[in-house]
Amino acid sequence: MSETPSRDEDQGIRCMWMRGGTSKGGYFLAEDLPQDTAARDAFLLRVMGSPDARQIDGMGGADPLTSKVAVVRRSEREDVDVDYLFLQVFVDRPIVTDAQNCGNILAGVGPFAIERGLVEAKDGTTNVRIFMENTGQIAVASVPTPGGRVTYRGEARIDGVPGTAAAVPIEFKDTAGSSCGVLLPTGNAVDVIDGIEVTMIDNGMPCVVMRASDLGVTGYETPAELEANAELRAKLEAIRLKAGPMMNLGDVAEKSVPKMTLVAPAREGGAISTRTFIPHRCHDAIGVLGAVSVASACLLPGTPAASLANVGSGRTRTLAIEHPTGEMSVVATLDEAGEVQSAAILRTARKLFDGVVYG
Ligand code: NQM
Repeated sequence: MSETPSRDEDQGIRCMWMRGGTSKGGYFLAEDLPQDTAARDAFLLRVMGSPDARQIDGMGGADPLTSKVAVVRRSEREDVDVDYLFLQVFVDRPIVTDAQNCGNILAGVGPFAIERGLVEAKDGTTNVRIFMENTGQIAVASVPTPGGRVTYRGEARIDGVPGTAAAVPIEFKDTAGSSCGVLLPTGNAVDVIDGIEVTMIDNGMPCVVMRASDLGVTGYETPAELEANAELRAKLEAIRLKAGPMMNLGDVAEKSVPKMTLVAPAREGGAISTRTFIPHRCHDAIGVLGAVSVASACLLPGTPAASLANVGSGRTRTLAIEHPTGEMSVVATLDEAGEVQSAAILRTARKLFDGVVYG
């Protein structure tokens, strides 16, 4: 028998299910989950219904983008409101990993923290400073709180999500080297792996950025077409397994990083067009920090991305990163050396249910 009812899996654990950006998952208070990591992960696998391609016996949506978890706690750090640990629950393998961050699920963390009473809401907008435990960096989310209560209703539209919702702008600072230690872990803007020119970059998310045409595709295919291309997938996985150790990520066979992004010239007036494997399924859109990393690659002279991108000029650049269901605009502020100093994006989130989930 466990000490408190909230830790007894038969009685369930308090949880809020939310859409964060173009992802969806369970949001938990850290204190409500089993404190032992193995017990926590076993519980989360049961909650999602993993491993099973359909996740039929759980809450997961049979897609990596809907099999995600946020663990949130009040922060003891100076100048920070809450700590957020992101966990990716694999769909078809018994793996729960904290080896990546998630900027989409992040969009729900501010509203969740306010709803659970970890942060006091102001009348108007409440800024929530979030320490991202996976990478040790800070994001500031501006949550609309008219009358001191979170609202999810509003007029903001993000591609990949039908309808409109309240805008949650998020600003990232100092995301370079989040998981790899430095922006360019090999020290080079361009390396060649298996004969393909790649940029291995980490400005919040470790990504390998390549020209789609170098891999024999246009880069405008649908995710389903790309996933059906077994030869392409095999080439990408071979490159990824070699890139992992070069990016200071070690053996990445069982990790969800690095992400593999194919780039092509923009077709909708944006900065560049992308198709991203995360890393085995092709994303219907693109991850938030993935987009920040790809935008940063576009701004590095000499890279495959820069050779195809429209990056504009000035200290503040808005780069629309096109993806299969629209675009994600990254507003990048550059320092005097032309390096990305901070990046901001617009997300929305929605509370779907608040209750008790059973593992
Ligand atoms: O890159 C998918 C997503 C993500 C991660 C993935 C993300 C990010 O779209 O910050 O948001 O790349 O696994 O939620």
